[in-house]
Amino acid sequence: MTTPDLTLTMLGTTSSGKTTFLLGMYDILSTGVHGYFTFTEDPDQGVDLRDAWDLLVDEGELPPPNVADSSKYYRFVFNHGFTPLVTIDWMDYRGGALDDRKDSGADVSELRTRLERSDSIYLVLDGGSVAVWLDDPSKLAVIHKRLKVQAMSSQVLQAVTNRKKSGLPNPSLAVLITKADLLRGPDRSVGQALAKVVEGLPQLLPVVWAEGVTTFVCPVKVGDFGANSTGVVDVSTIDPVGLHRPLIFSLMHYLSEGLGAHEAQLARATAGHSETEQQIATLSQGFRAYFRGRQVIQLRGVADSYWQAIAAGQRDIRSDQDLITQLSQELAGHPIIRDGKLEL
Ligand SMILES: Nc1nc2c(ncn2[C@@H]2O[C@H](COP(=O)(O)OP(=O)(O)OP(=O)(O)O)[C@@H](O)[C@H]2O)c(=O)[nH]1
Ligand SMILES: [Mg+2]
Repeated sequence: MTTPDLTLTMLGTTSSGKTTFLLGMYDILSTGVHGYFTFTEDPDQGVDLRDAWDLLVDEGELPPPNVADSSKYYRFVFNHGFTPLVTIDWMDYRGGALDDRKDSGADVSELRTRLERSDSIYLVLDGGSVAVWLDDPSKLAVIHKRLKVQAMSSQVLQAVTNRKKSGLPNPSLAVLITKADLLRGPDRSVGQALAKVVEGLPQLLPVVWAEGVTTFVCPVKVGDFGANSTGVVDVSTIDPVGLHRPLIFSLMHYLSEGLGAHEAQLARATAGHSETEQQIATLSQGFRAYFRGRQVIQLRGVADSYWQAIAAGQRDIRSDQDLITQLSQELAGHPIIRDGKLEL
């Protein structure tokens, strides 16, 4: 089985926590979680990511904000044990590129074209802003502006439309509520806050309720840094939560979408096999059968290759199904919205 290549893109405002999430996610997945591992194709990139994470864990130093036109690109390999499942193409850029004009920097067009080839798009909602809306739902319009919901939605709609024109399937979406420590309120736990967010998502981020998309909702946290952490945090507050899940979801969605195509391929091979067997049976009947030996041998070869394709297809489908079941265990209890309906 060849390893699929996934392109993932995060959409989120400046300071919404994209880079910190990436560092924490890489730390967890490069150590390994429940048998899943990630490493960078270029080992030097792994060293850079680890150095930046070590700086946070040892000195409390947060990563600096990304600046225009110095986006960083990473290629990750995502394994289950020693089996590579997928390679991942990732871009870490400044959140400002989300709604800037094209002439403000090359990263703006880069982001737009990249979205069209993204298999999965992460919509990043800063937990601090989400908490303000939970405290006072009448502030919805202000929070939409702060989270740049309009810009995110337009980018998603544009990407989906252009992918459709190229015959590509819809990307999966994940709503990442970063800084989940800030969701907690005087009379609500993080879990209760999340339930409220999911209930209010049709108002907060209507695009995820659109027909034809599947969205995973996931709170993530790197640490309990409070609301106004600046460059340096107390290292004892580092407490990563949920950072591996969005990637697991993207892969699971990609594999589930691929199952349909595998099944169609299998059905074609099965039909081809039975048609060839029928031709062989017809050729092998009656007196003239003795003169058709060479044709029958040729057709036997065709039937055998169909047979091999069937066996390989069945194996691929079985292993994908097993993997999807395993991956789904990692996401248990997290809300998924499919075609505008909430599934838990
Ligand atoms: N409370 C809390 N704050 C966080 C957490 N993760 C990140 N932050 C804060 O958010 C700030 C911005 O995080 P970044 O990861 O740099 O944000 P970004 O989205 O990459 O920003 P740009 O590069 O400017 O687009 C950090 O400096 C921290 O102060 C978290 O888990 N909890
Ligand atoms: Mg950043």
